[in-house]
Amino acid sequence: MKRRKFLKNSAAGSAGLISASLVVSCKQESNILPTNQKNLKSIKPIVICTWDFHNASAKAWEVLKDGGSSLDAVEQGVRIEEADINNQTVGIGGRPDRDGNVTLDACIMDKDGNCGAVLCMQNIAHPVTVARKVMEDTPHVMLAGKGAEHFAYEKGFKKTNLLTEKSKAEWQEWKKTSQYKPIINIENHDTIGMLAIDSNGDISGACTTSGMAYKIGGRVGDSPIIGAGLFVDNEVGGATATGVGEEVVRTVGSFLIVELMRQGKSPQEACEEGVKRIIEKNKDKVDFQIGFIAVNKQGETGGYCIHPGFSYRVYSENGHINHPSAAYIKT
Ligand code: SD4
Repeated sequence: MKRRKFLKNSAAGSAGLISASLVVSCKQESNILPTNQKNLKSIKPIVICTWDFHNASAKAWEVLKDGGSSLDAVEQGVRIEEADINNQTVGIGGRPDRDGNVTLDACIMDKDGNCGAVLCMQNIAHPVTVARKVMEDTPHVMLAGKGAEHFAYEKGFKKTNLLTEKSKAEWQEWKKTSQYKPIINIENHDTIGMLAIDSNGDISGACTTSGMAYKIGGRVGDSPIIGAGLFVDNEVGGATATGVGEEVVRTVGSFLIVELMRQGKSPQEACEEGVKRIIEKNKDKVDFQIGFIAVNKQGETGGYCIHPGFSYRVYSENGHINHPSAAYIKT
């Protein structure tokens, strides 16, 4: 049964059991904003994304300014990077795995906690839109590999060669040594994670990537994993990540950051704590990059990373600004 229908049916079925007063009291219970955030004037609409993605954030802003939903904004926004052949970490033009296959990961999450993801999918240019279809048209959250690809064909997506001449030439060069040693801010640069709040105050997020260059075939990172590469809770805020996904998965980074905001931390403080958890797990060996960004329900934003070089872009009534992120390691 389609999820919407299922929800509708089950809601209708149980409606008689729930008294109006209980619904009201649940609503009150869920007003869990920390007291230090309750009186702030909220900034909305707003969009925030990893790295300096001017065009993607501008596209999302355009959707929001026209009164569109945060879900449409994040999908339309990240699609700009999926289509950009010069972005070698997302969509068409992404760097391949060590066998020369470009495999894409993406996820999307809406204000109601619905989510969809595709993992390790080949030959399809817009994984975020396939992820949205998984969310909206199936009873599932994740589809992987051939299953995801076939699902996309069923939904009318065209088979597309994702390996550009540039990425192919670089891979052939890499094969001469075949050493997997991701370079900080190079091979873990340019995954786009995006969060938006629309004029209704509703939050959504999306994250899309071709993953780590020259990974083992079949490898999946944090980006399509709800809670790791992305998490949204419409009562609290959202967070998303870029960098070496294995480390983000180990700490369920984006979920952690949203939970820290729920407990009263600002987006900036929560991102800093998220990075510190990763540092603690790795002791002195932090020869990799991670960057987190977050937004809370009031439209406050934050970002933090391990090594200098990460930035994030924010678009709101206050301007369209690229923020160099503070880093744990000072140079
Ligand atoms: C991954 N987090 O697959 C992604 C890589 C990334 O910019 O963020 N690249 O682990």
